[in-house]
Amino acid sequence: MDDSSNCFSSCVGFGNNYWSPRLFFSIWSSNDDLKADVLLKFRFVSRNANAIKSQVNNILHQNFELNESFLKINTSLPYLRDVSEVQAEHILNSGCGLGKELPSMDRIADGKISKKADWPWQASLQIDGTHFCGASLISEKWLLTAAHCFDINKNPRVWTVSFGTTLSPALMRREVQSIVLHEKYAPHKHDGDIAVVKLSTPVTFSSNVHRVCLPDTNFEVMPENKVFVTGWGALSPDGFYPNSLREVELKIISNDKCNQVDVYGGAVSSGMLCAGFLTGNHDACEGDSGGPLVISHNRNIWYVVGIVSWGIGCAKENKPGVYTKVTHYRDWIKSKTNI
Ligand code: 4AZ
Repeated sequence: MDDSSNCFSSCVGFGNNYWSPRLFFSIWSSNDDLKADVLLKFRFVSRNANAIKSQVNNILHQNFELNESFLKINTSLPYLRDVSEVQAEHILNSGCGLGKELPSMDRIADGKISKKADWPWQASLQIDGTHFCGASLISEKWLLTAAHCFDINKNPRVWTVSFGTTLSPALMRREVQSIVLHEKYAPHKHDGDIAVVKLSTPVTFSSNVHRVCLPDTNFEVMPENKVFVTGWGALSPDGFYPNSLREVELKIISNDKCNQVDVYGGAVSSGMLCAGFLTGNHDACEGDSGGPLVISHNRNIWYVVGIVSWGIGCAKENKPGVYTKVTHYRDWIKSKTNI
């Protein structure tokens, strides 16, 4: 949400038959104040608008008053307005990180097929309609991916992007206007393996195509945190690329562990992070490169914390996947995209 929207707003959607609040929170600072944009989505059993409004009002005021010791909130500010299902969906789809609802679960070597709207930021980078790399949608016009995806060709005109869970048919296609590689990246090396790609025309956000959240520089990812990697990469080294997007659940491995002599012996730098299992079996593989490693934060809002970068083989013991650490390059992303 941008700074021109109300500092505090809420939204009620009608017509569904169960109760499931979702909270969207973004905080920004203006002058000396820290302000929060909050969007709440409720679903109710009742269709009586007045009963719903009074119930929501009660919940909002009770919860915010309870929390006042932590955040000083002016409880007169939340207001309710009726919006159509279409308007509500539009508001929700413009937010970031709304994807798979946990809990539920599985190398993309040994993963499982993803459901339609679970990973709506996932994109496929293609040359002549052939999938080469994954990428993540971070705004209507920008994708985040790995720099090494362009070792083969850096000319934006040869690349196209597809969205949707199947490569064929694609849900949406776009051409590429420009490709910006990290200045530190050198082909066939692993440092600075990050790039941003600008689309020629913006995507139209929908429940199946929208952006992932970018973590702040200080967003902490801890060893053992549960993360997901998604992509159309091979199910085994030199294997074929599946047509349907796949996902696999992994765990973050500390850089210390990942740099042990029997693992990567010091090759994992502070701009990288490892995810997977030292026992093998679950991993990203060829063709997943550039794709997102995401973590669910604050009630199923997904943040892209890694970019599939490198590894020795796929799903091998003591050789987990290595990812570009997004927080390390957060300022670089901002400097190139203003996001
Ligand atoms: C690749 O060649 C590749 N197992 C991607 C990820 C991994 C290995 C290779 C991690 O694109």
